[in-house]
Amino acid sequence: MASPFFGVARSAAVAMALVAIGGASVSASKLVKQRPLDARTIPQFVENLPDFSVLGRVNGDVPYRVRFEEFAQKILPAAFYAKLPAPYSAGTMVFGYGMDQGTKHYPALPLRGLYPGYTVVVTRDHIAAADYKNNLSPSLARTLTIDQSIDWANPAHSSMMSHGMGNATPYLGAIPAVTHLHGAEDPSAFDGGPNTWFTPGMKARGSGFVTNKYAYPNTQEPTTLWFHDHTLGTTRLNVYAGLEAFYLIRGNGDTGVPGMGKLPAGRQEVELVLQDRQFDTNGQLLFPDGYPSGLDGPLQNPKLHPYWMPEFFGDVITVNGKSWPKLNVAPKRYRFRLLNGANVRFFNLQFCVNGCQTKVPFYVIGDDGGLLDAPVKVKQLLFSPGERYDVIVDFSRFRGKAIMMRNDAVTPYPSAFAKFTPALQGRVMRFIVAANAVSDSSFNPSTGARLRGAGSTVAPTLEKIVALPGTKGGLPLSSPIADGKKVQVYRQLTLNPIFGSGGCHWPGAGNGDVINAMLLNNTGFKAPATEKPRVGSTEVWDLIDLSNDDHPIHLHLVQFQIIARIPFNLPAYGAAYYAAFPHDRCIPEAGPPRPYGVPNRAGAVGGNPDVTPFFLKKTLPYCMDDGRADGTDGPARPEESGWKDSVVASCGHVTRVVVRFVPQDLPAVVNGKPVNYTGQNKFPFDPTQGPGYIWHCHLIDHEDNEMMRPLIIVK
Ligand SMILES: [Cu+2]
Repeated sequence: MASPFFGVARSAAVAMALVAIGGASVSASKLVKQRPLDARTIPQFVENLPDFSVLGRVNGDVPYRVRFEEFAQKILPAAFYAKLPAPYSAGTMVFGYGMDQGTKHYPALPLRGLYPGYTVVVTRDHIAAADYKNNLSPSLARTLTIDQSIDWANPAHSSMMSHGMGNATPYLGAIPAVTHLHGAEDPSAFDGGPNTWFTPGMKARGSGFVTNKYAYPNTQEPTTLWFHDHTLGTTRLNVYAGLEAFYLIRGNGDTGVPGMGKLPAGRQEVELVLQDRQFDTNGQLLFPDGYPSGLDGPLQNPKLHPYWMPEFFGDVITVNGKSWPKLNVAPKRYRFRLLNGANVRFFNLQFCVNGCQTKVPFYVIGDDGGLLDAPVKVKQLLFSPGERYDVIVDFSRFRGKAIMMRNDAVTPYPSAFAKFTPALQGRVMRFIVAANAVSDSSFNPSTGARLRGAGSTVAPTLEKIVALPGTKGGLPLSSPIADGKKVQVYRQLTLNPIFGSGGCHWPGAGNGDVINAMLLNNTGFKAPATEKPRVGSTEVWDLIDLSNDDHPIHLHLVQFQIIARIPFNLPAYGAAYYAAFPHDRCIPEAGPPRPYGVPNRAGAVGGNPDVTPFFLKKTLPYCMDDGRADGTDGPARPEESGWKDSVVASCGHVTRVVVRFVPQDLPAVVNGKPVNYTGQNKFPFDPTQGPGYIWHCHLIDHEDNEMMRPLIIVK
């Protein structure tokens, strides 16, 4: 029997034919001529980091309003804009958030907004009431061209096709937007999913729209969240334009108040969002959209797509919306809330002294969903779009010195083919350490002191999920799950590159075989939901990467745990995968080869042949030839062993995570037995109601072209 989604109409993104692209123009936009700015001409480390420990933060315990605004902001050094004529002299046109609370405005009037927006700080178990308003104007869409040939919000109901080809007409109507609070345990009506967008004045709204007034419960553990745009098919542009901000949950002993043995706070607690951007010679954002241009050279697939670009890479690194900034620091311990807010770029961070002859060790104290049990000492930190890491850097030994935050992650990751210039993308920001000695009584991670559990003042020990509840003996999660016993739910799901030739796994059919969409389980976003976990249940997901990229996979609503990344034989599994389709050939976007709900030999649903016989002891060298020295092979790295809402599904691997559809810190084990909550709703809201959730790749360009699926919680 064919897959239930066999024969689902393919999107224009997959089915479309060539749209003629004009000759040798250097324009990056269909409407505005842009010449790429040579990033080597931008002075580095000359302006200060926009620092929210100084600028201030919004108290989310009191109702607040968020406006989506368009305005000019100086991302590059001010001296650059001073040489430009009006209107460019005012800065780079961006989108950003302006916030209001009572009579206060963030930023203060007459500034309309800031990119990134002001950080919102809330207290655990206090409801945060956020009222979102869309004031965006379509003018930025003239340079950040909206692609109407991919499935998108489409408020004007334009056709995806035009004259039998993808509709390549740039869209200049009202801009749809919606805000997702990334990592939040929240009702789906307030989750800001891709179909809940709205245009200015609410003239048009997505099919899932419920309200623009959200109430976040904040019942989860204190941690670093962020909110950002999530509009269907234009997330990559709205986030690139600047719609993002931090959201910190405080509570337990993590108060944000400085004190003896407390986590660094006050001026010693700083948010850092890392991004890459590209500019034109007028200092305006450049996003290649179909004409040969810029850092990436010609688009990789102009014959198959008018201008959706599979992966954007910029040559300018920004932190908190400022290119290569500097930060003056005291010789003390600093807590940095790190966020990778890039579209696609991975960062592998190091703190370097003397041209990196000395690498400063630092400590990871938390990841996406909260604190780790104990600090993890590292010399480098790999992190992907959407992920957060909470780190402590001790500057006390470096009085009077300059420390560089450096990056050496290739792009795409790990299959480097985009240009990487160490003096550009290899540099992030500079810290200048004051020379005077000062005392510091903050929490010292080098003493081995714990962050959670006995002896700590912060939180109880992390609930580590190591066995599947409801199985005989509580099956361990680290070995192949199947042993003939009934597991709760085990899914094996594929990550598919869709090639122009019709191929569904890497490698393609040759150099000219381009990728024109990315899919989860070979299924488009609009196909009926297949991931429908029962509330309260525990599931194991094996993410089978059939591409040559790493993909950060993000689930809404829940925090999960990473078990391991298991090497597998992709070419051999690919052959078995194809053989399982009718006519021995993958049918792009037609779903998995077999019926989704029928368990395979391993007992896994998902409609795919069992991948466990293809597990290997060692990584094949086809996507990274050093055996994954970056740590994305084998068990979860110590620094990613806490609560996660995004996981790097790594090339050449099956990435295994365990997900519970319960509030994150419910006990996993009671009296030595894993607890089974299946069918019990432990959330303070009903996650089975409303427009539902999603799971997707957080390479934003992938997410915008179908690498996203519904996640529907059922009773
Ligand atoms: Cu992806």
